[in-house]
Amino acid sequence: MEKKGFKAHRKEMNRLFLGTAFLAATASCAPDKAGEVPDKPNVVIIYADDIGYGDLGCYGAKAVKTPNTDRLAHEGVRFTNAYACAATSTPSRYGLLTGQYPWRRNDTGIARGDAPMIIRKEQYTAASLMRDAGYHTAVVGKWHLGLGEGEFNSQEWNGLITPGPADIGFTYSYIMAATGDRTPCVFIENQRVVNLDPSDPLEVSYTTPFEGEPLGSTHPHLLKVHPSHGHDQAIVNGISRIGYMRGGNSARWIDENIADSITQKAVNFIRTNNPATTGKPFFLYFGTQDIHVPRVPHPRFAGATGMGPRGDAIAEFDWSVGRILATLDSLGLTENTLVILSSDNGPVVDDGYLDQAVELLGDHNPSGGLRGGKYSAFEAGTRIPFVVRWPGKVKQGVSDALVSQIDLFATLATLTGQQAPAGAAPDSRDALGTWLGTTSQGRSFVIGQSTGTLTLIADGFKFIAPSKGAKYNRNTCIELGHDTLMQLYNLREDSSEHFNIADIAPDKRTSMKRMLDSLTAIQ
Ligand code: NG6
Ligand code: CA
Repeated sequence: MEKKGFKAHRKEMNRLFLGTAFLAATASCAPDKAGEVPDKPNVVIIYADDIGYGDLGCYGAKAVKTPNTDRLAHEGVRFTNAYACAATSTPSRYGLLTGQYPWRRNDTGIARGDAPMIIRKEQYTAASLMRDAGYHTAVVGKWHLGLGEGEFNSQEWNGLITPGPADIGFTYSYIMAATGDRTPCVFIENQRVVNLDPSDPLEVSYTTPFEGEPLGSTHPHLLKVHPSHGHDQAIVNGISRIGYMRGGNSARWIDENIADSITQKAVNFIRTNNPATTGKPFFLYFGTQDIHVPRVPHPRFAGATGMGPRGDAIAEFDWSVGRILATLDSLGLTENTLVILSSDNGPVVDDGYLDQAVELLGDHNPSGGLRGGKYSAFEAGTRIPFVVRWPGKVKQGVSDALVSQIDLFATLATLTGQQAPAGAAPDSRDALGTWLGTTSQGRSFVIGQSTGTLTLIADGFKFIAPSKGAKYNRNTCIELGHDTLMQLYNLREDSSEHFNIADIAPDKRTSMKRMLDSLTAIQ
């Protein structure tokens, strides 16, 4: 009986995925009928860094208050089965913006600060789509998708850094090249380093230290935040980083002010692109540095949570959310703005600095009880908070529909009535109804990616493909979910993935494996 059920299910899955794959290959982004496209709303994506499934009040956190995020969730749809494309930043962001699974390419892993642009300038992204739909488009905050082209570290750090965000759809950009813990520690506005003094040029290297420059490894007495693992190279603002840099002193960021700086730029973008004056809607992709390491929130958040800098960074993140929402409110734009809030991957407590995150965690559970964390094939790696608000258009509440960030592109295409060029966003499917909560029907499957393998979720089951990757990372204390054996979990009965049923449900295991194999074989 059960066996037959699985077979019938496989048949249905094949029908479903072949059907949708065909649609995606032809005209996945077209709205059903002309005239059904709503007026184009502004779109704001607030993309947190490393905020886990259990880190926000609206997802059950008690030790940190996140009133602004909670308000957004209350006024919108809060998803309980939403997934990032990968368990780390670069591949997640690649999938989000391109609608192509990051594992289809071999160069989408965590990017160095001097990596060439990973999204090629010829690629048509969600931002290109919005630009062509008549939007003013911007990226503000964390980028982590590389800049320039060709070799590593061939960027013109002291001139125009090209190609860059403008080549892939963002008409305005104010970004951090990579992460808070990677050089170069400077802001880059419209592809030029901000506040650079030509007499003190900026140099970057990921291979060779600059002579005479103090490093975390050689000058630990200069540090105000010490590394726990890695992060012992260039010292900027008393914090040692990954990568080396020299010069560019006037341009260096102060970590305590990053949230203020990028939030202000995001607010300014909204103000200067108010459709009431420009006649055009806007699309803002706002990637926060919070709550990635180094966690150095502004002193006004110190002690906000009793959890140390990690908790305080969540409070700072929520403050940024509040500033964006208040700006929309004050300009009368709330009603006509679709806001999406999510995170690029799951949580990590010790990600390389001695910031007391482990010691002060208390009862707070960053993963909300899910197994694993950032980097992991287990659920906490990619299941993330996901909230969509568009007043009057969403069906407020909680949705347990299966959703994936890979669908951003096709969903925006439907929203704006844009037809994407052939070949763009091959893995993205329209999910507008689901994201607005007007249908409880979600995706039939979600593919995830850890640092070592792929996962497939379908019909409440999770398959983790075998891999030789480490099972556990001793530095981060995260179970990575890798195993040389196949793993199968029944997420409905066992959401914390403790019972590998691969051996007792061989048909299901085989059908899930086949499904993942066929999905990954489709180019
Ligand atoms: C890891 C870093 C970690 C973080 C991560 C990327 C070490 C020891 N660890 O390699 O601190 O930077 O990369 O995080 O260097 S992500 O959220 O941007 O993917
Ligand atoms: Ca991240």
